Amino acid sequence: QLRRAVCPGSFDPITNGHLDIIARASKLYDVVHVAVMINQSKKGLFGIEERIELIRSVTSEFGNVQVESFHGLLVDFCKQRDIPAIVKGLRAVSDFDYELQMAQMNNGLSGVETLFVPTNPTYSFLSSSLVKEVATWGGDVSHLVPPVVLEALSRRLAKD
Ligand code: COD
Repeated sequence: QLRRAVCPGSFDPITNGHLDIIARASKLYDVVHVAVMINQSKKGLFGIEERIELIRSVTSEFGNVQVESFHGLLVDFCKQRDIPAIVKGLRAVSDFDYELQMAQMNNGLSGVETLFVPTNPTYSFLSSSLVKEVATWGGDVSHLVPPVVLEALSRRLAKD
């Protein structure tokens, strides 16, 4: 039986911090599912399909990453695909409280385990929202996102 894990998130857009966690998970598991959360109440900068395309293009080299969207509970996504583990990056203590709550809730709901991977210190301050903010005002984010994401950002921001 294949050993599966999921890396969930909004990925609006995927950053080098996300990519680092997905790459590390892909070495530990046979199949890594990247689950892009659909949040109807929060319109992102990128549409769901565009986020998925960007993630696919930067993870295709790993060979064992599957990218899909989901709505509803993460534990249901896991149940439907027989995924026993959620892999999350931990950036700082500020992430810890909320991540612990979600991990305990998800475990209580379905028995799924959450494993935390300490962020690469190069990316410990990095989030999609900071990338969007800096890029919006013309700051250089080329060291924070993969090249295809950088292109997508400049295309999108040029439109507005
Ligand atoms: N370094 C390392 N890891 C990082 C970095 C970084 N710089 N940035 C992000 N990450 C990792 C973190 O593990 C983070 O959790 C994950 O990537 C995703 O980050 P985002 O910002 O794209 O996504 P979030 O925080 O908006 O995603 C939240 C979830 C979608 C995981 C969560 O809301 C969820 O599971 N929702 C589904 C509904 C549900 O089941 N709710 C009940 C939960 S108890």
